[in-house]
Amino acid sequence: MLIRVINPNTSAAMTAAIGAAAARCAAPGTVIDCVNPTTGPASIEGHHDDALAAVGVIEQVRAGEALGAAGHVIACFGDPGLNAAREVATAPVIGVAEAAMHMATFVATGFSVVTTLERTCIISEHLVHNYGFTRQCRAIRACEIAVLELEDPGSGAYERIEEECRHALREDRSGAIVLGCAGMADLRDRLQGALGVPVIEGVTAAVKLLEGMAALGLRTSKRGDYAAPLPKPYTGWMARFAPGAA
Ligand code: 2AL
Repeated sequence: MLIRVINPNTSAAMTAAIGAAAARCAAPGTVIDCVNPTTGPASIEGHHDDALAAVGVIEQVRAGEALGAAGHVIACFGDPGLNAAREVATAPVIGVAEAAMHMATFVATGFSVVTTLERTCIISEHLVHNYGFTRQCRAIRACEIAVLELEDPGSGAYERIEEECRHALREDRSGAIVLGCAGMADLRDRLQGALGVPVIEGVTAAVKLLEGMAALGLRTSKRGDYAAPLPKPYTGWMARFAPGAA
């Protein structure tokens, strides 16, 4: 089965790291195709980045559907464009934040999110509310690491993230850590080994969920609000996104 992992930012180095982490956890027979949009923000660290990145996500979900993908992962912790992506897809689409939060609740009654910059915390907080995890999410903590710093081996990112996770375990009464950025995908195994608690990272969680859903024959419902978007003209540079356009 083909799983398309979409990094919604345009950092090719991050796309490669996310793709490698996804491929390492994939079952034999799963092919990971990790891509990023052709245009958009280099990293997603606020509402503006998030809104514009959603357009690139739709572009890539459409391309993946044309390739016959069995599932799509939106590999940014803001889950940009998730509901819109489900309207244009028949294969399942999973956002990494929702995947990680759901999985965390299977192994702990409470989790802490450890993320990048403080200004992104409100995006995670909105998702926690939307997904119904207000009782399970005990804290959302920032490390003040910019997303692209995660790609720099000299940035000390790993050490800062591990330190913040230790603060979370001491202070939040959390039994598990959710990593709040897809760029942290390759840190999960090391952190889980160091911390001795479940560390859930959304890219790998979403890949394993999609494999399970494929085995169960679960696809995006086309009944109700996830039905294909209504055909209508879109004007200007968005014309090529018009539902029903060739
Ligand atoms: C992210 C992420 O996962 N990718 C990105 O560009 N920004 N999330 C975050 N909290 O900063």
